[in-house]
Parts: sequence; structure tokens; C-alpha cells
Amino acid sequence: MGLVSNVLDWILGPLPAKIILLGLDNAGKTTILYKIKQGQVINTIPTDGFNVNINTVTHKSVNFTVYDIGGQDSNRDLWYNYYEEVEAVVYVVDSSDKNRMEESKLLLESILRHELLYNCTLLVLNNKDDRLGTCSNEEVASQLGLNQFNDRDLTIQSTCALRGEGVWEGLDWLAKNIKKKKKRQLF
Ligand SMILES: Nc1nc2c(ncn2[C@@H]2O[C@H](COP(=O)(O)OP(=O)(O)OP(=O)(O)O)[C@@H](O)[C@H]2O)c(=O)[nH]1
Ligand SMILES: [Mg+2]
Repeated sequence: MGLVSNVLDWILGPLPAKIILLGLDNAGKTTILYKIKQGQVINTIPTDGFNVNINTVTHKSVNFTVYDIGGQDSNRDLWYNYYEEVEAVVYVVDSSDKNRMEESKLLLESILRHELLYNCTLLVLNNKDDRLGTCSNEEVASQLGLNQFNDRDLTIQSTCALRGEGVWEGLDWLAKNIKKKKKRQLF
């Protein structure tokens, strides 16, 4: 199966996949995007509604186009403009911000309820795990109520965007998952 899969990767070439990075403001979305794209930590400023960051990166035979959209409340009404043909939502949570977990849960629910996203894959990045007293993956999964989304492909991965830890593991999972899904659609 591994050989067949590798041959298919070779024949098909890098698969295109549109990904949107969403989550509350200050969660670490832009930091993650720049870490993926340039391997650098940059000093971010809050991303506003007119300043969406779009970057492409090819990883494990998937050509990801990543949209990083500002998480501030005033921007959220604009998000749906980017939902067309989205393969996966990467939902970023600040694992040290326990006071905003309920807000984050409600936001995630409202995103996944959108008709254009009913079938998309979900990767939750439990970010800032370098900080003291952060929530574990299990705690975040429970506080976000992830079990209500078990009918879709989902996982949670802890990350430290500043050091780049966990970010590539998350992308590995996404690449594997997206390839599997696209091959299922082909055969
Ligand atoms: N300690 C720590 N700080 C982080 C981490 N990731 C991001 N930050 C910091 O968190 C702050 C917000 O990061 P951004 O990447 O701008 O957050 P964002 O989600 O893009 O925010 P909006 O654009 O407002 O939606 C910055 O000061 C980052 O340096 C991390 O893994 N650990
Ligand atoms: Mg940002």
C-alpha cells in the first residue's frame, strides 16, 4: 500500500489544499504562519480585516495555501469570505488563556456550523505550550467540546510557535489526511 501510495503521489504531483488559520485574536496564528513559511520568529502586530496573510508551502506532497485571518471580534464577520473550497481549518488556541476558553469554544462552533465548512478537516493547535500552567491537549479538547465534531477528521496538537515545536507534526497530520481524503474521492 505504501508503494502504491508513493507512486500515486508521484503521478498526481503536489496536491493543492486551501487551509485557513482561525482562532481568537492573540492566539498565535501569524506567528505560526511565518514559522512555517520562513522558519523565523517575527514580531507580529494584530492582523486586521484588510491585511490577510496568504502564503504557500509545499510539505509532504501537499501544496498548502494558508490564509491567516485576524481574530479580533471586528474581523470575524468577514471570515466567511474565505471559506470557499477550504480543505482544512487550523484552529489556534492560546493554551495559557484559560479565561477565554469558553469564547474560543463558541467561536469554533460557529465556524464549523457554516455550510461551506461542513466537510472540512479540523486541526486544533494548542499553542504557547512553553508557558507555565497551560492546558493540556485533553483539557482543551474537553473545554472546546471537540467530541461533538467526531464525525469529521480532527486532531489536536500542542505547539510552541516561537520555537516551531509541534507545528510540523501538525502539518504532517494534515498532509497525510488530505492525501487520504483526495485519493478516496478519486477511487
Ligand atoms: N510564549 C509564546 N508566545 C507566543 C507563541 N505564539 C505566539 N506568541 C505571541 O503571542 C502574541 C500574538 O501572536 P500573533 O501571532 O500575532 O497572534 P494572532 O493569532 O495572529 O493574533 P491576531 O492577528 O490579532 O488574530 C505575540 O506576541 C506572539 O509573539 C508561543 O508559542 N509562545
Ligand atoms: Mg495575526
